[in-house]
Order: sequence, then C-alpha cells, then structure tokens
Amino acid sequence: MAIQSFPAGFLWGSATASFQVEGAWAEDGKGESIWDRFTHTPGKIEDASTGDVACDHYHRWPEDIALMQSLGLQAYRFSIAWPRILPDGVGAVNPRGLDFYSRLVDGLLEAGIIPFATLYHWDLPQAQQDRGGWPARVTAEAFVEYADVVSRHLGDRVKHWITHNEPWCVAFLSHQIGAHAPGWQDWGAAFATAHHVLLSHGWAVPVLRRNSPGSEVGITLNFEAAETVGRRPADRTAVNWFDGYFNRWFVQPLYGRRYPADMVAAFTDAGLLDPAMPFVQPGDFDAIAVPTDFLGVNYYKRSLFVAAADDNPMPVEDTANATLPHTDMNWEIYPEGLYNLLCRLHFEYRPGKLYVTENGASYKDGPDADGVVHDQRRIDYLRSHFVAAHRALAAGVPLAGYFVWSLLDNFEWARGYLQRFGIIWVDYATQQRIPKDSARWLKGVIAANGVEE
Ligand code: IFM
Repeated sequence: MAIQSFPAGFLWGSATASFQVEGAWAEDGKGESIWDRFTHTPGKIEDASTGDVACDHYHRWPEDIALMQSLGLQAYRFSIAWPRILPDGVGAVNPRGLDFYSRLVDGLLEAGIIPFATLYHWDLPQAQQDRGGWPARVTAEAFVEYADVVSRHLGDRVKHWITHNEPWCVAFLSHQIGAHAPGWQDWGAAFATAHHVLLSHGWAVPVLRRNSPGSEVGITLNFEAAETVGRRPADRTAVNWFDGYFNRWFVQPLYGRRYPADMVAAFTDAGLLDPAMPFVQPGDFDAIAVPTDFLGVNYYKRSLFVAAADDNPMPVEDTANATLPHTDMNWEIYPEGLYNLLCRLHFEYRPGKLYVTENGASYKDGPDADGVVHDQRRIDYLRSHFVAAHRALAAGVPLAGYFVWSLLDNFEWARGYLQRFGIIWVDYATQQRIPKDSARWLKGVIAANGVEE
C-alpha cells in the first residue's frame, strides 16, 4: 500500500460542540438554551435523553485535553455556548462562562493544541428565542454583541474563529423540517433564519478581526453529494433542486453571488418564498460577502434523488438505489463526494483556504471483553475520506487541515445518545473514556502526516 503524504503544516484535529459534550446545563450562571428547552420537552429526542450531563466535558476537560495530547492531535475545534457567556442573549456578561473557555483555551495551548473556536453550534439562549430567535433580525445584532464579548476575552489566544456551524441546519432542519430546536415547520421562518445567520456572520467577521489581530476567520457549511441514477431530465432537475436548497443557498451569497436565481424562482413558484424577500435590507449582500480567510467544510454522505411523481417540487430521496455501504446513521458512504466537493468549492468559489471541519462516521462498536473497542469500519471510513482529500490536494485544492468528527461519543441531537461518532468511547454511566482503535490509527496518520491508500 502506498503512503499518501500530506503537505508539511497540514493540521490534523478533532471536533466537538458545546451542547453535545459539555453538560453542566445550569451551572455557573449559564442561561437556558433552546436545546435545553427542546430536550426537556417530551417527544423530541429519540431516546428521550438530554444534554444535562452529556460527556461532562465541562468538568472533565483536563482529562479530555490529555487524551487529545496522547493522540497527537494538533488542533481542537470546539464551540462556545452563547448562554454561558450572555445568559440573557444580550446585556449582562457571565464572567464564569468566559472563565471556563479561558481555562480550556489555556489548557489547549499548554498542550500544544491549536484552538479553533466555533461561536454558534446551535445553542441559542432561550431568552433570545423569546425575542423572536433567528427569524428576527435582532438576533443577528445580538450575535455580533456576543461575538464581540467572546473575542475581546479570548482573541489574544484564539487565532482561528468559525462564526457559524452548518447554517442549513439552523435554518431548514430547525425551522422548516422541525427536527431540531426550536422545532418549527415554517418555510418563511427558515428563509429569514438563513438570511439572518449569514448576515450575522458578515457583521461579526470585522469584529473578530479587530478583537483578535492576526487571526483566521471563516464559516463552516455542511454539504451533501446530491446525485441521481434516474435518466429523466426531471431527475436531474430534482438533484439541482436539492443542491440549491442544501448547498448553493448558503455558499453563493457568502461568495458575492446572492441567493441562486433558479432557486428563488423554484421556491417562489412552489409558494414557499415571498419573492420580495422582506428580510433582505439594502447592504445585506455586501455584508454577507465579507472576505474571509477560509471556508469550513462538513461532509458525511451522498444522497440520491429522483423527481416526485406529482407536481411537488421537493425531490424524493431514492433510497432503493442507495446501494453503497451505510453507517449507523443510515448514511451512504461516498468518499468520492468529498473529492468532488472540495474541487467544486475551489474551482467555483476560490476560498483562500479550506478546512474539513467535520467528517466521521457513527458506528455502535463498543468495548469487548478486554475493554478494547475495535471500530475497523470507522477506520475504513476515515481512511477512504482522507485519501479523497489527498486527491483534492493533488488537484490543487488549498486544503489546510482536517477535523475528525468527533473526539468523543456524544449527544447526537434528535438521535440522542443512540449514535456514536467518537474516536473515543464514552461510558455515559461512569464517564469513562476509552480510545477506540480508530483513535490509535489516527494517531499513526498524524505522526506520519500521511495515510496508506
Ligand atoms: O453531530 C453533528 C454535528 O453537531 C454537526 N454536524 C454533523 C454531526 C453528525 O450528525
């Protein structure tokens, strides 16, 4: 097997998010988040679990940093819980919340691990939700206040900032499909949310730059490889529709191309979008297209589509033809999609650099009789995606780093604790951590700065 070497300085990391790992949901002055409210509402989460304790990372972060260090991780992507910092969304700052992240960042730096801080990974203060949440423009303004407070406090030490994680999830999964907090099913609210999230990103970038001189600032989007095996022109249209809804609606405005015209027309024709887009104000698109240093890419799977039989514009997922192996999330494994995506983003949008800010797989494999977790399928998944990323680098894509999702098994949103993405097993009853085989394998990849094809 040939070793595919990555460029010198390529960053290898792992990622988590505050609500998924921290626990301590009501400690040290933290305010309630929309995910606290959502998980405390019966019927929302598959296993009826909450993030109240999660991986107890809020208390166990020194142990978790030691684990990262033992694996040779060079960077750690974590998110900051807005309600720890501003329990009411805006206004009074909670110094104990800032202190927690300050200690975490200092601990990472002492361990030689570069902190990548995501400002928003979905845990909006409930008080801000009560002011209208993301469908209201005031929340974009509140986000800038929050970004200012955080970066004034941590900006001397954190030099990599991600404004938002996966705006599609914030907009559509949370406000149109309703599977995530706050659980709305309202297309209008989803479009307004998408706009306000992007706008808040655009407004926050100069604030982060001012408060954190010399830092890299970017945003993370999630992308899916949308494809069809259908032969009818309508099947291609269906794929384009999904690509517009999931991928292009977010990346285009960030790179100065506003919302995709074909999708504005498609959504309008379907009666889903008011073409006047009342949430857009003069200057918004310029703000959204503020230059950034990198684009963060989250990639997991392929989705196949066919055209709906009736006039419904929503494409239909073609599970019958999804014959590639699936992970426990029932996601089709398609490393080729990562290669295609990275090339597409580079050649169509020319971001200064890219990071894969999330990629990984959910498999249940747990400790055997000897307490060892053999997760060969995760190793295979990661290896194939690393090789795809390497091919993209060879094609000229300025990929600068790769963050495996996730460091720890953790709270997988609406799926609760039933899905395990970690390279480290977590026993939720005892909070014991056990690095899986994939963690040891990743350690080898990092040490070699290369992967066997
Ligand atoms: O766990 C999530 C993460 O919070 C956002 N990206 C996808 C992951 C797996 O579903």
